[in-house]
This record gives sequence, C-alpha cells and structure tokens, in this order.
Amino acid sequence: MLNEVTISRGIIDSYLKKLSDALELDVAIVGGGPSGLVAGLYLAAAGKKVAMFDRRLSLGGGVWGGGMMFNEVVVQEEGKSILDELGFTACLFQPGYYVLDSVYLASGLVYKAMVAGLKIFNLVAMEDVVIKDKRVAGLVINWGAVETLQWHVDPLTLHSTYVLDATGHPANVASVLVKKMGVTLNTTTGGIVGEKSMEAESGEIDTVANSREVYPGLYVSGMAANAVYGGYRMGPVFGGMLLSGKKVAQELIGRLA
Ligand code: 48F
Repeated sequence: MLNEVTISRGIIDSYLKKLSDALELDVAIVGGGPSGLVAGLYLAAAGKKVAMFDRRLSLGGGVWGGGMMFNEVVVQEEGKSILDELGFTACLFQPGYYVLDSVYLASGLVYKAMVAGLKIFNLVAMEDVVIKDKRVAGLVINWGAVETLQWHVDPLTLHSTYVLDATGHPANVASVLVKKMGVTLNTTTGGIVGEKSMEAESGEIDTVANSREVYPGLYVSGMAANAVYGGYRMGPVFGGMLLSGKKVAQELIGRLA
C-alpha cells in the first residue's frame, strides 16, 4: 500500500538535501535560458559545484517560443559544433543555417545539463547578491511566487565563488548590483549600457565577445551580456547563446582550477 506521508517525506527530505548542498557553490547561475544551461552543463561536466536558479516553472527561457511562437529555432554554422558535441540533430535549411525544433532544444538542454550534474532550482528567484570584499560572492534567493506577489518574506542566502547572470534581456543580477551598490562595471560607461536594436550578425558576435566578467565575481552571458555591454539583439538564432555559455564555462573552469 502506498503511504502518502512517505511520498511527502521523500520529496521534502531530498529537496532539503539538494538545497542545503547548494548553499556553498563554485558557480551560482541565475537564469535557465540557453546560455545559462550550456554554461551549467560544461561546468558540471568539469566537476565544478554549480547550481542554477530560475524564477519560472519551466527551464529553457526564450527557446521554447521559437520565433513569434513558431516553435523552431535557427543555429548558424558557428554554433553547429556545440549541437554536434552535445548530440543534437539539426536540419540543414540553407548553407550555414540549421533548423531544429525549439521544444527539442529546450528540453534537451535541460536534460543534458542535469545528466552532466547541474542542480536546478526552478521557481526560485534571485532578488539580490552577496557582497564580500568588494566582489560578488553569492546570491539572495526567494520563491519566484513571493517575488511575483510582492509579499514581505525574508529571503535565504548562499555563497558562491562566482555568479553568472544569464537572466536574458533584463540582466537582472547586474541591474540589482548597479542599483543597490552603485558600483562601476567593466563597461564603456561603467553602467549598464543597454541592448541595441536588431542586427543578427553583429548581435551574435557581440553575445560571445561580451560574455565575461563584468564586475569582480560576476560574469554575464547570453542576452544579459548584450544588455550590459550594449550589443545588438539577434532574435531566434541561437548559436551565439550556445557559444556564450561555453565560453563563460571554459573561463570559469580555468579560474576555478
Ligand atoms: O532570456 P533567456 O532565454 O536567456 P539567454 O540565455 O537566451 C536569450 C534567448 O532565449 C533569446 C534571444 C536569443 O536569440 O534573444 O531571448 O540570454 O532566459 C533567461 C532566464 O532567466 C530567468 C528567466 O525566468 C528566464 O528563464 N530569470 C530572469 N530573472 C531572474 C530569473 C531572476 N531574478 N531570478 C531567477 N531567474
């Protein structure tokens, strides 16, 4: 006979263990879009202690919706190597343009990152960062629902050697850091420069170039990198997102060695 209390206890005990294990990390990733998932995948595969926090119910960020809800995405030649490396199949549409189902890519990235060892906390939002010795040293987290409802509930805190802002267009981690600490970022203006309009070719190049440490302890990837450094947007072409996540992971793996 199934015991309902045993079911509840199994969930509670294993969640609490998972959360407790994530209170001291090598890398805390905020945002489970394509760049964050790829970064998490490579970091976990390299044996780093890494966890991801996303305020939404489902991970995958902007991948699911394809282009204007047509659930297909494009990956250009440069990003195809990562699809191959991770074992995704894509169809050649025209020379240099590969197309794949966005649900396949989103769910596959989540699955492969978890198999590599990434711990994922969905429904959990970053609301602030921890500052130690003038560097970002962790996250202040709360339930995504608490954030949405604007309830007055104090958060919990975790420590991490590095934080990755992979929150997409709003660059929420960098934004909160600038707003609350008034710090100078490693950008042309010292602040958040702001994303530019659509130019796919430049946007893809910018995304990878801009994926780096923007303040001691804080890295940015994906659209957050373009928002912070002032790169162009590129729409539903995803090679740059994949390459951005891999670049940040490789840099962090080197620094954590
Ligand atoms: O926007 P998103 O998919 O991030 P990305 O890796 O990829 C961008 C592309 O999807 C697309 C594009 C490419 O052509 O332009 O937009 O840069 O995913 C960002 C994730 O961050 C989560 C949010 O729910 C989403 O899943 N997020 C944002 N703010 C927070 C957060 C927060 N404060 N706490 C937790 N998660």
